[in-house]
Amino acid sequence: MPADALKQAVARAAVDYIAPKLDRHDIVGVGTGSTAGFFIDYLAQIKGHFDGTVASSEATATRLQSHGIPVYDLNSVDDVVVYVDGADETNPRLELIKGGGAALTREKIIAAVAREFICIADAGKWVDCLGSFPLPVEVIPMARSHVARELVKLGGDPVYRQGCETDNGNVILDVHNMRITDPRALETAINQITGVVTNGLFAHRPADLLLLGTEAGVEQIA
Ligand code: ABF
Repeated sequence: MPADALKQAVARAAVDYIAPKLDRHDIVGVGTGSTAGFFIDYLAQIKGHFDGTVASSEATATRLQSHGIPVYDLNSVDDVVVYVDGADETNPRLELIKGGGAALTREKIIAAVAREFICIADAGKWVDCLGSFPLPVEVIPMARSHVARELVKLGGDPVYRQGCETDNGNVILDVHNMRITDPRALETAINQITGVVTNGLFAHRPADLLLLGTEAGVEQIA
């Protein structure tokens, strides 16, 4: 089954999963990427069932608004009942690598606020050990070289993502050749590097539920 079909299946499953739980005052957090894009399109079918959304990127905000779905500033809401977003990799503990879409900082903020974080992914994202996908790290531009040197000391090969400026005006280093056997420890170590804004390891705050699109259907993994 093509990846897009699997992405559509998990996006549909996420809407079916959250719909019965929502009331008209609720705020839904919405992620970034192609799988999240399918989720937005299906979410529009139930837009009367909740109040509105907070978006993890300008691109997501635009897509939500194109469906007439309200998008709020996170500072103006008291609670985010659920956050639905994709990932680049997930391990069996639902620890994730995210940030391929350069939205990792706002994604991590909403994931921290949300009561429940649901990851939607096709089976190609499932790995036993994180790190085959280069780990994105959002960096303050003036600190790029310093952070790169520190990432080398941690055993990685950082590559500057040419032509990429995040919604926050920062740059991205993609760290290759990491076999991440202790995601929580590495997330902490990278966060300690001065100049790092966010790294793409979602291990201290993993997903609560994974909806995994497989040839046999959508698996719920918690
Ligand atoms: C986003 O989903 C990013 O964190 C991640 O890179 C992306 C995955 O993109 P896709 O759904 O297009 O595979 O949340």
